[in-house]
Amino acid sequence: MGTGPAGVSVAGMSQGRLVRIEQDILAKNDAFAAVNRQLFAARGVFVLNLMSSPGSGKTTLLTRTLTDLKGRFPMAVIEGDQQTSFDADRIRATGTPAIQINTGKGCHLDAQMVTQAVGRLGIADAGVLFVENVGNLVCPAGFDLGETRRVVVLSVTEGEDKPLKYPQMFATADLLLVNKVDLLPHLAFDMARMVEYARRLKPGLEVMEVSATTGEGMQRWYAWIESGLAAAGAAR
Ligand SMILES: Nc1nc2c(ncn2[C@@H]2O[C@H](COP(=O)(O)OP(=O)(O)OP(=O)(O)O)[C@@H](O)[C@H]2O)c(=O)[nH]1
Ligand SMILES: [Mg+2]
Repeated sequence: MGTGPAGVSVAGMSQGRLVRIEQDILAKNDAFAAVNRQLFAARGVFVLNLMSSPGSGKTTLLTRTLTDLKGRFPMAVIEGDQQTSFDADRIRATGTPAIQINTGKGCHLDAQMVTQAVGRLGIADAGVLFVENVGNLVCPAGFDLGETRRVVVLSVTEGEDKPLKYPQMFATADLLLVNKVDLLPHLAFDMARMVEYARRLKPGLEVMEVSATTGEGMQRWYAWIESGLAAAGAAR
């Protein structure tokens, strides 16, 4: 299983054919990602691709962030889920424009979906666009959306071994938000070990401990967003 050049095996398909299929899909994705990145850069939009396993708290983190930062700069959200518009509804309840993408059988957002969503949503110059990816620590890691920064959220209830089990997600992240730290007194979660694992994959990875429900640690996250937005504006 998965020991050939394609990293996966499918009955009846050669490794060469599998590699070509993957290269075609990723080349098409990268072309759309480049278009997105150019558009975001030209307009000074700071775009965050938020990724995590299901239920680690991405939407809760976003609703609190949108509420706390309201009025400081324009913000908008693209929500990715296999089904339902629950998350976009939760975002809109904060007064922030949001669009829901349902991926159906797909397990991740791709760059073309983001191109289309941005066309429908309309984004303001010099603002922040949050993209909440489908809850999954595997598939979203392989797809560049044209974002400015990749943020992985890991909650303390998931166990400290996750970086080593899902290495690509952590190796390609720019920031690791460790969420639900309010629950630490009830758990045997080894924070130092988890951070050491994550930095084995991405040396120097920035880590912030937060609780989206109590608000603990959120000011540092907000400062990180504001400095990213300022840098996007300066590079325009
Ligand atoms: N104790 C605690 N619970 C949290 C925190 N953040 C989120 N939760 C809870 O975790 C559950 C899942 O939160 P969501 O925000 O829906 O998680 P998500 O990552 O958006 O989930 P998907 O979009 O389905 O992948 C909810 O019951 C939240 O109330 C936190 O910081 N502390
Ligand atoms: Mg969500």
